[in-house]
Amino acid sequence: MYSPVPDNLFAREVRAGLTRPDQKTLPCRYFYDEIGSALFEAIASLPEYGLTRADARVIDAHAGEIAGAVPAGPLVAELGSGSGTKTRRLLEALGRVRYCPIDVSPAALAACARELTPVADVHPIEASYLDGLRQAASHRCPGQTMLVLFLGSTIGNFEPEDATAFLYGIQRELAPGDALLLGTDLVKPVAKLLDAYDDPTGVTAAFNLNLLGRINRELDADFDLRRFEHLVRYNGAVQRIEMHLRSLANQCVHIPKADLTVRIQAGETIHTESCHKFRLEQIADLARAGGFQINGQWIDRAWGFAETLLLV
Ligand code: AVJ
Repeated sequence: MYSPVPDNLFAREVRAGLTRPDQKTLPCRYFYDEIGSALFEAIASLPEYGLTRADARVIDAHAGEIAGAVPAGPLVAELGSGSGTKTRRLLEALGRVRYCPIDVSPAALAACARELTPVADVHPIEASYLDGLRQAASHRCPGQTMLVLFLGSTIGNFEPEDATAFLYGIQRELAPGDALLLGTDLVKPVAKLLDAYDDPTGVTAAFNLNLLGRINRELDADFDLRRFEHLVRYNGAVQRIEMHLRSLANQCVHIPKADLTVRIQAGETIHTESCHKFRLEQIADLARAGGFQINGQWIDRAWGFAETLLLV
C-alpha cells in the first residue's frame, strides 16, 4: 500500500529536515555509522581538536576523586558509548562494577565492550539514551545507586531548552543519591574553535560529507558529494559552532526511500550540527534547571573543558 510517510525513522527525519521552508537541516545523530564513527575517532586524534583529549585528561587526573564523590559500588550507565577509552580509568577507580553502555550504534557498542570487558561487567544496551537509561535502571540491585556518564560535550549538540529538558529526563529516571557526570566544552577563542571544526587535514569535512554518503547508501539517494563543501561558522550570539554543507551548484537530489526529490540552490546550506560552548555559570544553571545539585567540578584549563558531577 502506498504511504506518503516513510516507515523508517532515518528516512522520516531526512525528509522532515530537507523539506523545511527556511533552513534545511539534518540531525547530527546520523553522523555515526561505521564510516562516521571511524572518522570521529580520527577527529579525536587531530592536533587541532583538543576536546576528546581534554575530556580524557580530566577523568584521568581525577578518577579517584570522582569515584570517591559517588556512593560505592554504583551501577554505571554511559550515554553514547564512544570507544570506551575515556571511561576505562574511571571504571578502574570505581572497582569492578556493572557497566551499561547505551548507544544506537551496534558497532560502537561492540568496540566499547571489547575495550572495557577487562575492567568491568559490561552489559551493552542498544537503544536511544532515555530508553536505554530506563532499561539500565531496571538492572540495579536493591539499594544500589546509579552513576550516569554523559561525556564528550554531546550535551552541546542540544538546543539550550532541549538540553534542560534532556537533563530533567535523566533526573526523572534516577533516585536520590544517584549521580550524573557531565562533560562540557567551555567557551574559548573563536580561532581555536574554527581550527578544531575546520581542520586543515579535512577530516571534519569528510565526517560532515559522510552524512550525505550515508543517505546515498541507506536511502538509495544520489547526492553528489563533490558538489557540496564543509562550512563552519561560530555563532557568538548563541555561543555555538555550526556545521553546514554548502551546495556548490543548483542541483536536484532524489532520495527514493524518503519519498523525496529536493532542489538545492547554489550557495544554499544544510545545517548538520550545532556544538554549544559553555560558561561555568551556564553549567550551574543547566544543572539546577534539570533538577540536580552540583557536587564537584574538575576543569582542564589547557583546552577549556569541564567535568561536573551532578547529584539528584
Ligand atoms: C561528539 C558532539 C562532542 O561537538 O565536538 C566533532 C562532534 N563534530 N567535530 C563535538 C564533532 C565535529 C563532537 N561531539
